[in-house]
Amino acid sequence: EATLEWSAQAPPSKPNPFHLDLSPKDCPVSSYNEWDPLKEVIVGRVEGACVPEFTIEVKANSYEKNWPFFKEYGGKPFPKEFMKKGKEEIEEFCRVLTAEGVTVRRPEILDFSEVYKTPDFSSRGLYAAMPRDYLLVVGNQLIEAPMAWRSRYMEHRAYRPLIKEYFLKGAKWCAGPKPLLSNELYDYDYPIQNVAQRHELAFEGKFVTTEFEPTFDAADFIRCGRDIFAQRSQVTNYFGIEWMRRQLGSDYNLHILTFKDPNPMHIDATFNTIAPGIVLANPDRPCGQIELFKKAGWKVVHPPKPVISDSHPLWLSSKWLSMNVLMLSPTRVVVEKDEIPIQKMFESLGIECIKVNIRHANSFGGGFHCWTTDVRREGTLQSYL
Ligand code: ABU
Repeated sequence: EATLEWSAQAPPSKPNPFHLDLSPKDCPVSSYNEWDPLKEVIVGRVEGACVPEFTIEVKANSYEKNWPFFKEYGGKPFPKEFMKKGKEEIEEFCRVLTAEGVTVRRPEILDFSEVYKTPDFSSRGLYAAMPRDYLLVVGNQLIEAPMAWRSRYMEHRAYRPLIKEYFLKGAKWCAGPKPLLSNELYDYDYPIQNVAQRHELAFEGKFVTTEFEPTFDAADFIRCGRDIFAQRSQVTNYFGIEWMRRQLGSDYNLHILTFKDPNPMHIDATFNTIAPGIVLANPDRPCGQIELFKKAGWKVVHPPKPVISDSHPLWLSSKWLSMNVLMLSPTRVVVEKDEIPIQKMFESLGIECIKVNIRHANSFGGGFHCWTTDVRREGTLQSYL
């Protein structure tokens, strides 16, 4: 009774200023796959980048020859030459995208070398260079990743202004459960002395992260309309993949793929669906479920070996960034200027190459796919398999 009385006297409610009646087709965030014509993209930043401290999760995800680098530079900016040239390369990449008619958005500039502390750990940051790791767009929904590296715990701060803007214009917004990243998440006995040993461990399904709480990097997911592919990696655990499956709901089929990969972290230099019916599959990392694609009549294309020289530092990745490409449409791709063999492969598939040089930016750990997150592509939700 009391409630009724109160509501009778309550003033007429003000409209919620955040309420927006918008049809999903007018939403500024809309992307269902890796290849529909690209309209808007977030491109990462070199500015403020800091080499991660040499923690167990960094050790497990990097190659032995780079360990002295992390020991020397951990917690400090990346070497000056790479900061300067990497920034110039990414700015040129942005200009090329703009000239292609793509709207380019950038994260905030932050100083990632600042220390932060939670009840469970303290760390310095990494960067906002790889939006693909942090943000997954599925349809009209922006999903922030609960990343497993302590150095990435505060990365959301660089993206929040953009995310809020997209939300205010009608996007759906959610974030994976904020992880604790306490010691229970990491296997401190993870026996990595060398890469050969890590190969065996990955083959046995043993990773540096446990199943203590859900974690994932968005770059461990590849979108192919109603089918989304994920891998259990050093940063994405089964708990995280299951969170994603439930979050996406019954409109999507989430498949877990397995690869023979000594260093699984981010699926997009291993496996990428680049057009309806074409999958790029890394020949050094065979996929255990490739029959699924063959049976569906897909062309499985094995890209040629990368040509980048052994002396060029790749502190946080393999050389296979050559296949970490950004599709502007099913017939246009942004590809590294020096990687002639893969350019020829694309051309033989009827795909035109837009050649851009980001070799110094590669050293931060990513190719064109990693350095971007597509916010809007033309097209609708479809089944391709
Ligand atoms: N961040 C993408 C690196 C993946 C790879 O090296 O295979």
